[in-house]
Amino acid sequence: MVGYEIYIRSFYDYNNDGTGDFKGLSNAVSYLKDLGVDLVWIMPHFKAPSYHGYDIIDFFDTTPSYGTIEDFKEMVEKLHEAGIKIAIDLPLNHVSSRHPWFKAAVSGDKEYEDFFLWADDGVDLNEKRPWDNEVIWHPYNGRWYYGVFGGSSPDLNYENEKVVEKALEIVEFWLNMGIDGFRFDAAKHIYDYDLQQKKFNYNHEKNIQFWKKVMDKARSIKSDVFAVTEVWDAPEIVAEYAKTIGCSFNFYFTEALRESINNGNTYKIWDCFSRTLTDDRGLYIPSNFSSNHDMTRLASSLQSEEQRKVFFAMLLTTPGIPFIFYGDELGMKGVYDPYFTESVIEPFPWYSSLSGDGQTLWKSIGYNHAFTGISVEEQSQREDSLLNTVKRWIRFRKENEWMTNSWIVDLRTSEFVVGYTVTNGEKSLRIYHNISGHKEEFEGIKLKPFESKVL
Ligand code: ACG
Repeated sequence: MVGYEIYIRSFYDYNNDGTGDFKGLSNAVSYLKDLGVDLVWIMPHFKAPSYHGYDIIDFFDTTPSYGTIEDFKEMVEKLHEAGIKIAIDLPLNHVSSRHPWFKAAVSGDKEYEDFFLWADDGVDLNEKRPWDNEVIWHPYNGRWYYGVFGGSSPDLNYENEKVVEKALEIVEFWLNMGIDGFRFDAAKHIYDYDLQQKKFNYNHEKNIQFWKKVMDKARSIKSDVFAVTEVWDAPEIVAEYAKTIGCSFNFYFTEALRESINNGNTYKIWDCFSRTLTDDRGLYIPSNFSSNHDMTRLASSLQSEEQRKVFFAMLLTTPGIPFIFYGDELGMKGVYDPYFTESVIEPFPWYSSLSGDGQTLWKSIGYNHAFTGISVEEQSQREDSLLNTVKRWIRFRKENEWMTNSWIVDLRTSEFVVGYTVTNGEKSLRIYHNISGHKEEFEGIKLKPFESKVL
């Protein structure tokens, strides 16, 4: 299985308002099929005030510019007809400060007050979240509420069983709509504030129990439901979530490959593969990925097309379910800015001129300008383009579907070459990648610059 992350607003515009929509995605299924992906993860599609959609106002409705629930269902059908599964992004940790639950809470409704977390005596109102020093407590009419992702998205209080019940209802609602699974947003944040110690602290054990409950519910509705969690943390922590939920994004893979390829030294790759792809032999499915909407795009991190090609070769010859962030297969660029995350979710460039049916235009273009070679039109025409190379590797992957449930043995590296065997206990392949711009020979195998070989 090969996954593909899509930001609907930027993908394909059906009704000519410049904004991507469900009907647009339905219309673009042939591109996905041709590319070879068979699972899409769509970023949040619920009613939400922001462009990114992670601050939800109504979990049971769609954002109007994307289309109606009927359009959503039709999109699911179109994807299914093409043999493509769909996972929705589910941010259960928080809601929008404009969600009716929060509005009821601040207007004094006791039942809804308990849906959120309020500061009492002893709470440090200046406490910052650990990774970037942003505040976590926010004032409202003389009281302070907890919101780890900012004031516009108050955290839900999962100590309250009624909130847990709501989460399960949401899961049930969307599975009944025909979807195949979920990407669980911010999975380590459900319980991330210690109410006794009154300080920020991840309770991984409690989080995992919560997700187990969610998975039990999901599996009772759809026994083969797909789920991948977003836990951006050290690999050993990620693995704990993955073992329970089945699959988790392997952030270290993205980071390690970029660093190694840029530095021209395989050490990080060796460390990453040893820690994330060999240890847990089949206990869970890792999801390695090209990049996502929270980080600098692959093409802005690896400057040459050759480097990107070797990255994709590794992505598609390692265990698990590889995910491609829309446009990475074309070399789309974008440098992440936490205050302007739009820079990495630009319109998907269908045409070299950036004009034509389906082209989204909802924002000004900062990185992926017309006639720069970054478009489906231009990339399709060149036999050795990144797009065509990615397609070839996806084809290889689909001929070796067993690699979804596999692991790595006999990992050996030189300064510039990574060699490993992917196996599922029955089948196996020996694979080599040269991450340097010069010829290399390793274990008797001759490799051209940036060449990958499967034996
Ligand atoms: C998800 C979504 C994101 C979304 C939200 C909120 C969550 O993908 O688009 O924001 O719904 C943290 C969270 C993640 C979160 C990202 C953006 N992503 O944990 O759930 O922030 C460290 C921390 C991580 C942190 C990361 C951010 O540990 O927790 O992610 O930094 O850079 C090694 C270390 C690892 C370390 C990294 C990076 O890998 O092992 O620990 O991660 O290096 O240093 C959206 C919007 C926001 C809005 C919100 C409501 O984008 O603007 O506020 O919605």
